[in-house]
Amino acid sequence: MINLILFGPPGSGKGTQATQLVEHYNLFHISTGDMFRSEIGNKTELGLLAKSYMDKGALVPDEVTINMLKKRVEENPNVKGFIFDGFPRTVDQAIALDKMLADKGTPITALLELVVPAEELIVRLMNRAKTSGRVDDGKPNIIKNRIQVYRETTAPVANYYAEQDKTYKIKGLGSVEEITEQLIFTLDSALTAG
Ligand code: B4P
Repeated sequence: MINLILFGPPGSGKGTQATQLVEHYNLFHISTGDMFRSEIGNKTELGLLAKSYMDKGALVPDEVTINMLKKRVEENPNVKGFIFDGFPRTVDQAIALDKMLADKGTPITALLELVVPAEELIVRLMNRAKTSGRVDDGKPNIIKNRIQVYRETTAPVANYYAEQDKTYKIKGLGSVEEITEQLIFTLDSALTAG
C-alpha cells in the first residue's frame, strides 16, 4: 500500500499533480480543499464554517478538518492507498494522520513537496481566480495571507516528516508533464531504495 502526501504552498500545483499521480499509481485521492468547497456548494453547516475561514485565507480549525478526513478514510477501507492533497497542513494534523494510519497498519510512504517561489504562486492564483470563482484566489492581500500561513504553520509539517526520512523536495516549475515525471521518478527511486 502506498500513502502519499502531496505538499506545497497554495497554488504550487498539488491538485493538478494529484490528478496525474492518482491515475499512475491507482490511489484514492482525498483533497481537503475540494471537500470543503463541496460542503460550501451544498450550503451545509460545515461548509458555512469552512467558508468563514477560507475567505480570509486562514486554515479551517484542526478538529473539524481531522474529523472530516478520518471519516473519508474510514469510508474507503479497500483502496490500494491514498493520496492526501492539502492535508496535513499543521503538525497536529500530521500527528493525527500518523495515528490513524498506524491503527490501520499502513503508514505514510512519502511526503512530496512542490517547491515554487512566492512570485509565481501569486501569478498562478490571480490567473486561476479568472475561472475558479474562488474568493480566496483573486485578492493579493488574501493570497499573501495564505502564503504567510503556509510559511508559519504548514511548512513545519515537511520537517516533521523529514525526521522520519520521508520528505522529498521537487521543483514545481516547468510544464505539468515535466513535474509529474519528476514526482514519479522521485517516488519510484524512494520505493526501490526503501
Ligand atoms: P486547497 O484546495 O488545498 O488549494 P491550494 O493550496 O490553493 O492549491 P493547489 O496547490 O492544489 O494548486 P492547483 O493545483 O490548483 O486549499 C484551499 C483552502 O482550503 C486553504 O487555504 C484552507 O483555507 C482550506 N483547507 C484545505 N485543506 C485544509 C487543511 N488540511 N486544514 C485547514 N484548512 C484547509 O494549482 C494552482 C494553479 O496553478 C492552477 O490554476 C493551475 O492550473 C496552475 N498550475 C498548476 N501547475 C502549474 C504549472 N506547472 N505551471 C503553471 N501553472 C500551473
